[in-house]
Amino acid sequence: MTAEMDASKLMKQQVGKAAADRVQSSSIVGLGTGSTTAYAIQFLGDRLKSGELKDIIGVPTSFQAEVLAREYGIPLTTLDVIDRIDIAIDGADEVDPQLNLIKGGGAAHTREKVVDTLAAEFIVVVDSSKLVDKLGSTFKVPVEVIPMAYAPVMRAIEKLGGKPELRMGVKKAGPVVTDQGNMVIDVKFDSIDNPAELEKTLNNIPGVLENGLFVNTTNLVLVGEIKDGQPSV
Ligand code: ABF
Repeated sequence: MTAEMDASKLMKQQVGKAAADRVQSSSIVGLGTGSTTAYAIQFLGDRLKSGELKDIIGVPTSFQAEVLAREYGIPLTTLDVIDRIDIAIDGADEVDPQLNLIKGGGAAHTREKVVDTLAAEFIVVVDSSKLVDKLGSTFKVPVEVIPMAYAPVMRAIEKLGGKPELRMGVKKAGPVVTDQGNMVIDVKFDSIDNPAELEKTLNNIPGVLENGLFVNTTNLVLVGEIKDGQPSV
């Protein structure tokens, strides 16, 4: 493992732990997806095991989050059983100065947006590489689409000025399939001047289930960075 990879892992661990430490006993916790949130889930499990944290229940945002939560002994529930989420911890692919996000690199943004927006407090955990001046600078906007509609949706996105690309799986074996059995189109926009408007426009295209623009949803962003050679949050 290179020094750079080491630093990134340390940043993710630090910020994941910082988020997990904010969870109080008896909370209902939205459990996000991705490698940074995976550390938060691990540290929540550690706190439960030590007895420092009691009686939390998790709501996973993906099959990946569900498997991790079970591995670390976090009891789980579903949205039809509970009537609130106290805190959600999740990752992001981009964060702008207004704390708007692009999410969905893990193809989980549909369930993430449901859980994260229901939470009384939505905490985003990122390393400093995710911070951008403008959304779309480094990451394409993921759009979940029902398979029968992917072609007209791509054409509609082109008319909006986007450059759509169907997300293919490993070795291009075929399209990535989401937890809902849908496909993902990644869209490059030259400039996203109004994320709120674009989020609504994309979701109004017939056949689109959800896109990865999270606008005015975030309460707190915890950023892992390296200071004087040491990870800090
Ligand atoms: C998930 O975590 C996705 O929405 C987002 O794309 C991803 C970020 O993953 P990582 O923390 O591994 O960079 O929430």
